[in-house]
This record gives sequence, structure tokens and C-alpha cells, in this order.
Amino acid sequence: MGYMTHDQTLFAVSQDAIDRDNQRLMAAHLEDYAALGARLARSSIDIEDVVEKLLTLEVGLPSWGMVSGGTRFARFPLPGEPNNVFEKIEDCSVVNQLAGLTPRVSLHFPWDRSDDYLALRQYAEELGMGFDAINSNTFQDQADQKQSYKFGSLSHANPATRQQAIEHNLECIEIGKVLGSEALTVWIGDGSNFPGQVEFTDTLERYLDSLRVVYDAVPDSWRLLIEHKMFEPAFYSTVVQDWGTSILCAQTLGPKAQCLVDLGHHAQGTNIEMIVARLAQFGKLGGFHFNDSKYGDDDLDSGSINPFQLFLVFNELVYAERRALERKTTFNPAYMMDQSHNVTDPIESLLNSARAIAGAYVKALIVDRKALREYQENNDVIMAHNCLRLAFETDVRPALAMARLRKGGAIDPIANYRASGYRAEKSRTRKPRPILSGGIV
Ligand SMILES: [Mn+2]
Repeated sequence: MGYMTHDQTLFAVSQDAIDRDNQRLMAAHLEDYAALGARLARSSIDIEDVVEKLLTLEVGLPSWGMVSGGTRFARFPLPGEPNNVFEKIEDCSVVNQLAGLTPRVSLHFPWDRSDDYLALRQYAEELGMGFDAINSNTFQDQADQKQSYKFGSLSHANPATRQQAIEHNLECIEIGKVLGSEALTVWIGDGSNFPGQVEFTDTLERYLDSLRVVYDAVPDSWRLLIEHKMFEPAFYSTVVQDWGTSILCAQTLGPKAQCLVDLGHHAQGTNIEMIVARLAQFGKLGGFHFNDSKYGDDDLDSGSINPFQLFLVFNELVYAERRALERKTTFNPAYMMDQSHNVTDPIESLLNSARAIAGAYVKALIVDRKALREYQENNDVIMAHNCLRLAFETDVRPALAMARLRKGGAIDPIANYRASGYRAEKSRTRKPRPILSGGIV
């Protein structure tokens, strides 16, 4: 796997151009890298260890995020955006070529439906890409669908609607097997808009009965990721509304079931890093949907609003990683992005997001955990806090650039992407996508 060994004519962004630009920036980059290395060495951290660890970080890209997103008001299409799953994967491979951190795509069905999944897998492999968790969709009706999801799917009062939703998830598992995916993410929009509309207990019981059938069909080597969300589209109650319900469901179903944390699916002010710690402690942290938000489930670019929160989440992840290592247990959540790019070129947003996620990880890696533990044990509040602050305030960009370089990527990904003229070329060769009235793409 990897574009370095590949026929470079496959790529619209020329590897030669990236290499040339890297050479132009190399002297300054090496100077910055050496300065960061010296700075970390004073805290007994070897920058090479940090870069080595960063090279193991992989984050899945959302296929639905490759097209211009929309709000419930409007969607403004971007010329040259992808029209089908093949073109989405092509765009994902550009992100991976430049940033080197995102070798997998998470697909969403039926949005990404194709006639030939084996051909899709081969095409992705040619571009150095694989597949992350498959997402089922039972929150909207499709043209050819018998039962409506207006009043729910897996928890619907009508057994025929529940059965239809179950069968869709089973189909997603079968597609995932062909693609080489290893997880199914289930998020449902089921809930209620009015007090009295549904019985909380009965809907959750029906949801669990339905999900049990899906769980049993999930291969043993896979994960069933349960994604919770507090509200929307239902505005009074939601069946899987928080991490408490999520972990109860995951524990009820069994070891293959784990919880997925979408950073935008919580009440404002929620201490998300603490949820991460709790789920990790009890072996139920299965995956992430990275994004950022200001007001609700905004699906903004990772790290664009609250980079400190992203760092604190990774601080818990690194802690959980080390704890698992000491205890010889497994800790391996599936990291993915779930973003909606409404006013930017999705490729540029995802390049920025990959940098933000990698940056948060590196900052968490350089926390002096031995010193932190001592400060905590001595109740030295200011110094314990400063220990985190010092890591967060460190400019780790040279370490990120070095990791990108070692994967054949770019020191300056966005400049290289713009210089390539990729989007302009695609706007000439791809069909224009219809303007939808708004909302989901
Ligand atoms: Mn999500």
C-alpha cells in the first residue's frame, strides 16, 4: 500500500512537484525541526520517538465530507466536486498523498452505493486507500423504500419498519466484508418531538432487540460502533442520546459493541475528555468522529474552534494508550472525521483538520507524565495545570511536517494542493452536481 510505489500518472497532484517544493522549504524546515528537537530534549523527550509514534496515527476520512455540505437553508456546490464514490475516493487519496495520515475512507450507505464493490476496493487500493467503518443510514427515506423512517427505524413501533432497518444494516455489513472494512457505525435519528409521543423505555427496548440481530451478524473480528447524539433530528427526546445510554447498550450487547464519540454530539459545556476517559477505562471506547463546534452539531473543521479541547481529548487517549500498554490490554479506537464543509474546498478543510488532529496527538505525546503525576500527588494545582499548558503551547508543526515528509507528503500541503490546479482540472472533467435545496448531501 502507498502511493510512493505507484504509477504516479494516477495522481492529479504530481509527486515531482511536491518533492520539488519540499526541497525548496527543506533548509528552513530542518532548522525548525532541530530547534523543536533541542527544546524537547531539555524535557528528556526524543523528537524522533514522537515522530515515530505520529507515523502510526491513522484517521479515516468521511466520504460524505468530500462534497460541499449544506445547511437546512441552502447548499452551495463547489465546481469540480465528486459525483460518486469513486470520485470521492480520488479526492480522499489527494488528502492522503499530501498529509499522509488518512489512508482510509469511511463510507455511508446508500449514499455511496455502487454496482461493483470489488472493483471499488481495487480502485481504492490502486490509490493507496482502504476502508474504515461503514455507516448505515436509517434517518432518511430513499425513493425505493417500503416503510418510512418518519417515526423511527430500529426502534419504530411497527415491526416491518424495524425489520427494514435491520436488513439495511445487514446489507451494510455484507458490503463492508467485500471492501475489507472492519466496523459498522450505527447512528439512528430515532426519538420524539413531543412529550408523550413515545415511551422512553419501550423505544430503547425495541432498539436493543433490533440491534441484537445486527450485532449477531457482525463478524467476530469487527466492531459494532454505537454513536450517540443528544438531539436532532428529534428535538424532545432521542433514543441513544448520551454516552450513558451508549455504554449500557454496548455492555448489554457484548464485546463486539463499543461506543463512538462524535465531538459535536454533546450538550454545550460537556466535559468530553472525561467521557473519553470513562469509556476507555471500561474498554468501551471504540471510535471517534472528529470535528469541532461552536453551538451544536456544527461539524466544523477539527481544531478550528476549540483546539484546547481536542488536545485534552488526545491527552486522555495517550494516557489510555499507556495504561493499556502497562496492563497488557488492548486500546485501539477507530479514529475518523465527520465534518461538513459548507464554504471551503473539502480537500483544504481536511488537510487542515488532519494537521489539527496530528498536532493534538503530538502535544499529548510530549506531556511530561512523570512530572504531572508528581504534581498531582502533591496537590500542586498550578504546576499540574502548567504541565499540560506547556505541552499545549508548544509549536509542534516541525514534527508534523517531518512525519508528512517521511510519508512522501508535503511540508506545505495546502500550497501544494493549490499549485496543482487539481480542483480546476476536476471542474473541467467532472459533471456539475445538482443544487439540492439544502441539508444533508
Ligand atoms: Mn458522527
